[in-house]
Amino acid sequence: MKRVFSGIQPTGDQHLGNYLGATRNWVEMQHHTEAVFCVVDLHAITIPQASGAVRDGSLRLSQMLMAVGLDPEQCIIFVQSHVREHTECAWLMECNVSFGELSRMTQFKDKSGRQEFISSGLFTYPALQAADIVLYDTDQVPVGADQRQHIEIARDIAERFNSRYGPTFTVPEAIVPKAGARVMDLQRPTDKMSKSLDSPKGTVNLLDEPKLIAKKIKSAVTDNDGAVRFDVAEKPGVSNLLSILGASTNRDPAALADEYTQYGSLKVDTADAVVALLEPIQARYRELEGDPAETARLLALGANKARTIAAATMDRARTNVGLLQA
Ligand code: ATP
Ligand code: LTN
Repeated sequence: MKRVFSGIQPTGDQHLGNYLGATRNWVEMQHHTEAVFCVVDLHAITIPQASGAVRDGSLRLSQMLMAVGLDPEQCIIFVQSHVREHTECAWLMECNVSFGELSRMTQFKDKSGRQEFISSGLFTYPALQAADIVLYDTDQVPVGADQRQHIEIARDIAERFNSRYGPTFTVPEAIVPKAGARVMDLQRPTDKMSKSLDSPKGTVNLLDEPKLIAKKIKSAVTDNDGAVRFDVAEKPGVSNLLSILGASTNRDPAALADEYTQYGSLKVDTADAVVALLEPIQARYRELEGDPAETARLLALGANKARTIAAATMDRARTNVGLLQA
């Protein structure tokens, strides 16, 4: 079975784009792969965070991952800082990637432009991400298109390490969902729905009340042409509604377009479908939220399983680098 690894940062609340574009696929993958999912709290602190935000965010995100259907019996779910091997392996990665390579990362250029204090952790972020991946002998990394460059550099580091020190790490490949798996902002349908867009009316959070979800979808920006057609370039707003309805009901958005003559009924059905999709997730989240001790137990279990794999990889890596055994 293929080993799959992905990570997600505990910053901000999860929205419909995160679910339809990423975590829903993870839920599917856990059944036919050896899947490992990590709440990457150490990546979150590459940018200054408010006091307590990372702790709360890690707990909430872990509960949300379980609420959407990741099952600690079917996959490994854990928090990055609970497995010390991540930071240790990151050092080995840092020593096998150049300053020049890290300087070319577009995410660093974007994010550092928005910061007053640019931490060196923000610069070496891709080395920690490479460590996350190689520690688990990962074959496949499901990520959004924005992460392609980070998986590419992880491959380069793993290959360089293997050629310097002998076969040590599996070289991973990125699995990027097709276009169309991109949910757009309801108010600005040419931008992707994103927590950093700061568009509360355009973003459906997974924990929004049904009434609020309906309100946001019913006030989605469309166009004046009046025809229901799936045409992302010419009709981004309508196409986004069709994509969301399609993704929520497992139907093809272009085929759905033929069933509608009015934006109003398309919006009503889309709102109903999203509410129905999120209802069971919200109910499970409420249960988990009420029992943080149970979440902590499940995360400890996940960390133990992760540590077993990561420790074996680190033993191999230390030996191959030629460090004196402790
Ligand atoms: P940021 O605004 O900080 O980039 P985000 O809300 O875009 O955050 P991330 O935390 O970067 O989300 O992404 C988590 C996962 O969700 C990634 O795999 C990413 O590709 C996916 N994702 C994020 N936004 C969307 C979207 N609008 N449509 C589909 N997938 C998305
Ligand atoms: N950088 C990623 C999160 C992330 C990740 C990983 C994804 C950290 N480590 C390892 C895949 C594999 C992001 O910002 N979405």
